Amino acid sequence: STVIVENVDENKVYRHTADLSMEPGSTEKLVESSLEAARDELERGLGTLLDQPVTVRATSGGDIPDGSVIVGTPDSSPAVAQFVPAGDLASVGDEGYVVRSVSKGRSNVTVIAGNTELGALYGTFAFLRLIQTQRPVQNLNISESPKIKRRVLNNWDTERLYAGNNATGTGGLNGENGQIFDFAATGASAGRNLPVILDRYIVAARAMASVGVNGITINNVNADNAYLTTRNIAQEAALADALRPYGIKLAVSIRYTAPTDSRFAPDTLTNSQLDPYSPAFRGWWTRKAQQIQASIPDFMGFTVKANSEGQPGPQDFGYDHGDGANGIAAAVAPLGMTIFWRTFVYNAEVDNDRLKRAYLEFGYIDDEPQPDGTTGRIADNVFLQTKNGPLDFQAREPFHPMFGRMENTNQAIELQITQEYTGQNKMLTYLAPMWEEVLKSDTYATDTDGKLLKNRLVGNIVDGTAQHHPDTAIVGVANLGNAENLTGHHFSQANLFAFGRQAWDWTLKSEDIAKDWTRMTWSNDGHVVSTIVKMMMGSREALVSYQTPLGIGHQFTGNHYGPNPAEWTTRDDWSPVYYNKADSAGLGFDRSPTGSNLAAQYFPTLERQYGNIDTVPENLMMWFHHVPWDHTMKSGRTFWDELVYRYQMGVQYVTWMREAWDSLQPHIDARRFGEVRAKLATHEVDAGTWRDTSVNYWKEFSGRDIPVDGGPLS
Ligand code: GCW
Repeated sequence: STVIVENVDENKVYRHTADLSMEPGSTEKLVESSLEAARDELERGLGTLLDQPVTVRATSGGDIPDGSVIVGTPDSSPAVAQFVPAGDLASVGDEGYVVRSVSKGRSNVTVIAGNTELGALYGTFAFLRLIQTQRPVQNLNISESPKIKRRVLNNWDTERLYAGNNATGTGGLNGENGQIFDFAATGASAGRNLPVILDRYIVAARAMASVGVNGITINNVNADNAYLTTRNIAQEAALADALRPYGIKLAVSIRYTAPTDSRFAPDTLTNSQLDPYSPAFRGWWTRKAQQIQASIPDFMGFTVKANSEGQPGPQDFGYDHGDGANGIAAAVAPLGMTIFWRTFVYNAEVDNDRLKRAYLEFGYIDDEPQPDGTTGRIADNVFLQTKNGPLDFQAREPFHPMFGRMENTNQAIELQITQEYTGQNKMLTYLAPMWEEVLKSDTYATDTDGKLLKNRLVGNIVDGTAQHHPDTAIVGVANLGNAENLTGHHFSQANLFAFGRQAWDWTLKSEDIAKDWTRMTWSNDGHVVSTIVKMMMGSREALVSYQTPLGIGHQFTGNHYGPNPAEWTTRDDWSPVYYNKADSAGLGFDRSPTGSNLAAQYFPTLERQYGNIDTVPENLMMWFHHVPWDHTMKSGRTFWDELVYRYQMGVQYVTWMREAWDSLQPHIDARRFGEVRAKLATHEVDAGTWRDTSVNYWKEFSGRDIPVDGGPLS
């Protein structure tokens, strides 16, 4: 086949670092532009998928061979302009694409077109996906554009890393602690640190672009000011240059008090100057942002964790989150930058129930009348970045009550791709069904007259269609590391893949995404696909069942992997006992009107549903109620019997997954088969530990026997 890419602009200024270079002996390459990337992907992708040599041509003049693929923009390519005129591309925007089958003379040709080179690159990946999944490509007429504008990863470089050498979850700059990117904070670089570009950065960039991820905050939200030093900015610029052709923009996490850090001397402030309204504070952030922008012109902005888990913030200086966010936002607005201000706050003085605290700290800011007659104080270039649920990335939570409640504020949803509470690098847990559940949850949000909104799913809130926000964002806490397969567990790649696909179009079905991934990763054989997809699709519900069934929250040991329901740690709201409230009457946290009444933070329909034990969904029962041991469940079983049954079912599912995987041995290459098999063996044992530890502990309170049909509890 022939790939035609015209006018790749070799002079395009995609780079801002003169000496950008790959490590010696690298197999990946630095590309200059998105169109060059598209050309290389087609050449490499078609070559391997079709097992045929590919001819690359730089002109569409003359005869076009049958089966050719033409990629570009109407500006770059006369052929693209002819077959996909600008008018046809009008609706797909800056990042969308059209893929179309056309005839020219006696040749059938595929044209991949975008308004921008990046759109053409996204179309290229979509086309390759069709071939890789063995879909028909004869009569294509596809138009696609993303539903959410900013599809961003947060790379916590020092925490919750489960995908690399020595990935202990702790570490720092300048260490092989499992990180994907190697920054040198101090001293001479070992030769492999940035600005040197490693193969894996390019592999990761290609993977991210293939699913439409277009931004990454490169460091942990528990931020190290080193990322704002001149030395690091030079390294960040090199990384930004390498990722730019793939449409991936950089952001950095910052500490609110960075201006006081002596590393920035002589340009430092004192604590008393950290008033977010002061010219000193704003001026400092403007200068810092200007310095970054000088070497990274498309730098996105800053992610901020403030007054959260010991991080400093505006409250330390007598201001609230709105003041703080707006202060930095005003400083960077003239530079076109954005602030992602996290809402993961849970100050115990605010309320007894940790889950209510974020809305109490942020909600009123959204309701405040402004001098210009509008409502809501948060600036337009700020996103409040809110985790999907009100606790902390548990395998099942109700959606966060702030979604829908903050109608005057840009809201980004934060999902966790790295499997902190969902099996880390040991358990096979496909998270897309959880994200689908969240994004498709009905908020029952109403307008100011109390009338139900027409588009009011969490996804509609996030994509701006519910409450008319033009700027939109979805964030995934990344699971990339320096492991050869980038994610540690082979199946964790599915979570990154699914995040990107759902970020692009949250209305997709997680099962269809699993099918694509399985075909692209393992096999197109029907039996293999259906077996693996079935394993994946039930894996999250199984995890919920053997870890935290029926809506019970956080029962983890300190490392967030194993169970410890009896534990009280240094503070209530980190302690399993605070969440389970086990006693002789029952189990679960009363957040109904007789308890903390978190239910009342939701819109009225859900407030009523969650607040009543007879109408709350059973999978969230203990999230909202202290459930009596003998409460009758839908199955007819008592709550106690149902609880034990759930734990048992969860473990049995893992046993089934292990057996199902074993049955696929003839179809899977030996190395990956063995690696997944070993993980599944651990997974099964550890799921059993969850069940046994939990059930035996609950039994001390329930005083009831383990039901016989609960299966073989060891
Ligand atoms: O879930 C907790 C994690 C922390 C994390 C924090 C947060 C980066 O255990 O590792 O800190 O959430 O989201 O800020």
